Amino acid sequence: MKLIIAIVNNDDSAVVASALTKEKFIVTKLSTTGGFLMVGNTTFLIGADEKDVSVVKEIINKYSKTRTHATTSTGSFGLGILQDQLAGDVQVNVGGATVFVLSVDSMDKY
Ligand code: 2BA
Repeated sequence: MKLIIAIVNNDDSAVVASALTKEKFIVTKLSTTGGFLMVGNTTFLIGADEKDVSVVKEIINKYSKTRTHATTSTGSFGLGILQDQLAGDVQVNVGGATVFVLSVDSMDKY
């Protein structure tokens, strides 16, 4: 068994969740915040058989779009941003999705 952790843009989260559940994957959706932009995103936890990991990744990849995020607001930045970037506009490419796959020792439901 594998645990897939997928961080996706909030704007893609509904379609990603619905595509995964339509294929009978069990999904937990967390509201999360990126540490760099300090903007909300969505993290999915998906427990799946090893043979299904590629299918899950394909679905996430299909429905997650890359976006350019531009902001002039200094107030919303995380502390990690460089001081010289605070002086002006910052543009970063976000996504499509960041996906981690972890091995699971066991999974129980009580
Ligand atoms: P954020 O941390 O808000 O990052 C948003 C975007 O800003 C990133 O897009 C990347 O293009 C840029 N970025 C992040 N940290 C940076 C830094 N230290 N210096 C310069 N640019 C930086 P993505 O890579 O597509 O990441 C989107 C979101 O996925 C991230 O939001 C974060 O919530 C998560 N994420 C990405 N990689 C991760 C990792 N290795 N570990 C944990 N979470 C990760």
